[in-house]
Amino acid sequence: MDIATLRATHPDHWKLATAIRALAMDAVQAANSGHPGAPMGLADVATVLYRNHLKFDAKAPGWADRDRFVLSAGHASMLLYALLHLTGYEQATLEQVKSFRQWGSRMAGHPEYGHLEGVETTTGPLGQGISTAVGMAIAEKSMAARFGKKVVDHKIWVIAGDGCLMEGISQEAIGLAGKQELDNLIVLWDNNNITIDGRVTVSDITDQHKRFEASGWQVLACDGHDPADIDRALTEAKKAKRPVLVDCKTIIGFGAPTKSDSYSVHGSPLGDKELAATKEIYGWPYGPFEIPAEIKADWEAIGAKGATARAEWEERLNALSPAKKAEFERQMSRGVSKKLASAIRAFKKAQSEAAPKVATRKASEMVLAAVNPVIPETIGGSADLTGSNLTLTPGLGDFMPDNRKGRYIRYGIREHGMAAAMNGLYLHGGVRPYGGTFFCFTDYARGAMRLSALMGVPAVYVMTHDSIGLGEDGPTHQPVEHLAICRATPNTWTFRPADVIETAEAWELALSSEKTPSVLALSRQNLPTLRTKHSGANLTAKGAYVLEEAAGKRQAVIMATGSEVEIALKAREILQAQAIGTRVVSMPCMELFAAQDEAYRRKILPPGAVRVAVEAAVRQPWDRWLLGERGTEKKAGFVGMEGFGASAPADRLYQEFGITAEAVAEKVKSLL
Ligand SMILES: Cc1ncc(C[n+]2csc(CCOP(=O)(O)OP(=O)(O)O)c2C)c(N)n1
Repeated sequence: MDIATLRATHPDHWKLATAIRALAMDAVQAANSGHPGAPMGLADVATVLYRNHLKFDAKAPGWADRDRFVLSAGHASMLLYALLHLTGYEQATLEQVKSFRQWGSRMAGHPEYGHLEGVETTTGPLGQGISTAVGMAIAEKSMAARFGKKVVDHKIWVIAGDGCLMEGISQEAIGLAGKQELDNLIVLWDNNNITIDGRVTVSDITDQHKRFEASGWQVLACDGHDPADIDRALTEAKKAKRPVLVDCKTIIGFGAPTKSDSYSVHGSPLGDKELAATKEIYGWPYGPFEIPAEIKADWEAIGAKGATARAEWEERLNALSPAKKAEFERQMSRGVSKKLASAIRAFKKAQSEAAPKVATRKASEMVLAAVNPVIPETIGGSADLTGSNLTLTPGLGDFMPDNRKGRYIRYGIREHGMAAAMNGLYLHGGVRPYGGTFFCFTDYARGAMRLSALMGVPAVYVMTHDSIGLGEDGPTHQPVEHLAICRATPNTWTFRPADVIETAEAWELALSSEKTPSVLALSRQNLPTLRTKHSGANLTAKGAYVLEEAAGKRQAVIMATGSEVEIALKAREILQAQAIGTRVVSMPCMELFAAQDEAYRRKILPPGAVRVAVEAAVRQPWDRWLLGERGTEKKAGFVGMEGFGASAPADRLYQEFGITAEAVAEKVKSLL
């Protein structure tokens, strides 16, 4: 539909949509940076969505039963910011719009979760939004099964562009959503045939309809500039029995006289001349950021229309039994159940007595078997490595179209999609997600793991097969740089527990975390229980602690994590036999150790002694503890990996790569 027809046939709609377009153009112009084209192209779709379909109340951004709206095309951030401002979200003031993309503004370059109410997830890295939305849709189904449709019954709406659909992660998400028949998920595709390099067809000729249909989706289409046609498609989408793709044919930069339908309007300001000419075409005689009061009032009425539905929902919530209502509210507000600490304490007590020799992946399974029955909001899963990651515990049941109460997700071989879905599960509320794969394939999941950290989503990544200790699968599967990568990521706890007790402590921290994701790097090979004397205190919470004190004068400190703590203890025996007093420090989480006060760090790593770290991985993250914090180069050494591993049984690899108690003892002696 062209502008003249649209204005003539839908004048009310036209004014509403033009307000979005004008704000987007003005804000990008003022910031001298941003993406006006997509908001201009999407304004009609978004107006129909917010006006006629989206269940929301601008005055209650956290309403548990609201529809979720995910702008997967995060570069179109001004579309979302304009909608939030116009509909009356308190934080989305006009001042914020005017300071779009500037220091301190809630309206960041790309929408950021936690900066501005109404932003459901951080988007910008293309493909993440649509994939996160799949997790939200799963969470909705799970919550509805547990608490009933009377209190949980909403949709997840996504706007995704060509870029989102081209990213590989989107196929993982689409495949998962199709298999799971997520009929609460509706993706509106901004089909404008433009990306940054030009037409989509310069790089892609995929038939998206066939692609989505092949993955089990229903596909609808509409003219993305015809409000009646958009409304028809969205109405139909809500009735679907499967996830829905609505192909919205749009024109990027709709109405811009020389720039519409071209890449030139994708990611730069229109410029004063083009902007004025566009407003002329729109019949919008208002100055920058000027929205006529009656148009703002119409938008605010749209923002308020969900209030009745919300009040009715509150009545239904209050009709639940007090215990059920309290549990619903605890889970939605992500409160940590008191049962977690007591379950972990009992587990630690029993295991320190039993002292099993088990791989930490097995220890993790044992912890989960104790925790999952008492923490009903955990939802586990694995990227097709259940038998290796040991993430499934009895009684969870598979989450499936015919079993929405199942708490175990078969993610398939989709590490990135799994990580993004975990973000969505948590962001939706009511769910604490954990998911497993091989530690080496952190790389495949990393885009979404980084967003967990950036958003403050405490997802738990169960990453097993954490070193050359996995053995015969060889260097393709043996992580060496991954601990460094995880430790380099801000706001991420990288745990590498040494035994069953540290594994339980790491799980306790991970499941109590409010804003930090955890990576549990777990061994394939069996490890002895090192902490056989029960202590109620969570020593892993300190990040590092003295596991074995030096006998006699302390001359050396050996630091180690995970499977190498056993090696460190053996090295200590060798050294003590030669009257070299040696302390062993277990350091299951560097980030938590770094967060302790100076006095504690100094107590654990006092200056003066020789320091040797041993870890079957690259040295990089250790230098702070070896050379810094009062260590010195002359008295510091590292025993670990310098390159990739190899295929062989684990014991042979440890010998060949020189990660042995003898080598550690020799290293210490060479530095004395
Ligand atoms: C993972 C990722 N890769 C690259 C980019 C940079 N980028 C931002 S928008 C864009 C093109 C997206 O095209 P489309 O989705 O069609 O958006 P439109 O041009 O319609 O606004 C690219 C490559 C990004 N944001 N994320």
